[in-house]
Amino acid sequence: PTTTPSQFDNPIIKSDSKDPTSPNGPLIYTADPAALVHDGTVYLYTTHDEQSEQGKDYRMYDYRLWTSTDLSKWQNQGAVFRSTDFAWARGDAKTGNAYAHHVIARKDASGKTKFYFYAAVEGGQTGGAFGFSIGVAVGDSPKGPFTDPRGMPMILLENTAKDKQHSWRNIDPAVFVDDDGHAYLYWGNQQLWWAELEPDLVHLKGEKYQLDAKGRMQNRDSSEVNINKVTTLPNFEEGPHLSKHHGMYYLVYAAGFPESLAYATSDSASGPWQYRGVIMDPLPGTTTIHPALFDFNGQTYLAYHNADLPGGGNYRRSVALDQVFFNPDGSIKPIIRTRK
Ligand code: FUB
Repeated sequence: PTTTPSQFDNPIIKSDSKDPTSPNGPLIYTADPAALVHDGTVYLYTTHDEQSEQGKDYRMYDYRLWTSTDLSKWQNQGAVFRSTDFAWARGDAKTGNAYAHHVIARKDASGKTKFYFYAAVEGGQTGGAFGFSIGVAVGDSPKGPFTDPRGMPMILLENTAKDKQHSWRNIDPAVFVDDDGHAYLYWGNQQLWWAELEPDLVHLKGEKYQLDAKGRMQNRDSSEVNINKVTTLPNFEEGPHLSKHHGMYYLVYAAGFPESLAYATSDSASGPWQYRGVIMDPLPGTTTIHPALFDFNGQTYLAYHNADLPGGGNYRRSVALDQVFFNPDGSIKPIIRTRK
């Protein structure tokens, strides 16, 4: 028997109060959920939308943490990381571009569990390039503090002519550690990038690979490789998330714009990927969706964001949860959005 709900009072995070599920506290808008299950607790890290109701772009400064042991009651753990915690964040990032992030736990060589906070913020580039870079910060607790061991981004824009325009290429990091200990970083906007990580989880190992919306895989100097080995990731937009369920690798991602939620499966973290379809249509009031799948108490859940709080919209989003159900062939049933 499950001890966790199949139906949720979405959006689950409503107020910046001691009880964040209460609609009576000061409303808080959250987005881009990343769930870490550690020692029986779900650590739900979100971005934080601070835009006014009339605002026309994101205003995001800090990353919030919400914890639960039953997915019903949640504790507000406050802000655990800020874009300004990266010393290399650009001046204007300090006024609000703390984009999506991902957090994982792993034991280091001495057997101590460390927590790795990957996030995209503006800054860190060399030459004339500008836009987002991906950094990592490490902590001894899932509640932080997290500090940047490198003092520079892991993924920064290269100084190519193309990158002399503002670029969103390096956003939406997602890390997956496989059963054999190999770790991979996925990221991107309109093109999915991925690379293996060194065992320290803060440096790339070898080549970066790219899979564009038509599913072509390229190496970094843009010559196509392995074209016959990959299937397409139709309409890949952003928000890749990799997880493993019942022995199968799942890559869920935001597809098209406004975004729906699509996914592909593979028998390896490095692909090739088989496209399996759309499991959630675009949502009212928000063009983005940002998925994360996670297992808890023997069930699989989808975290994503909608715009369902009063005053909600593209830049004032809200994190929601729903249960994921699989067919015997591993395909995911269309997600039924719930609200009690
Ligand atoms: O929250 C800012 C950006 O919007 C994220 O990085 C994307 O995934 C989209 O949700």
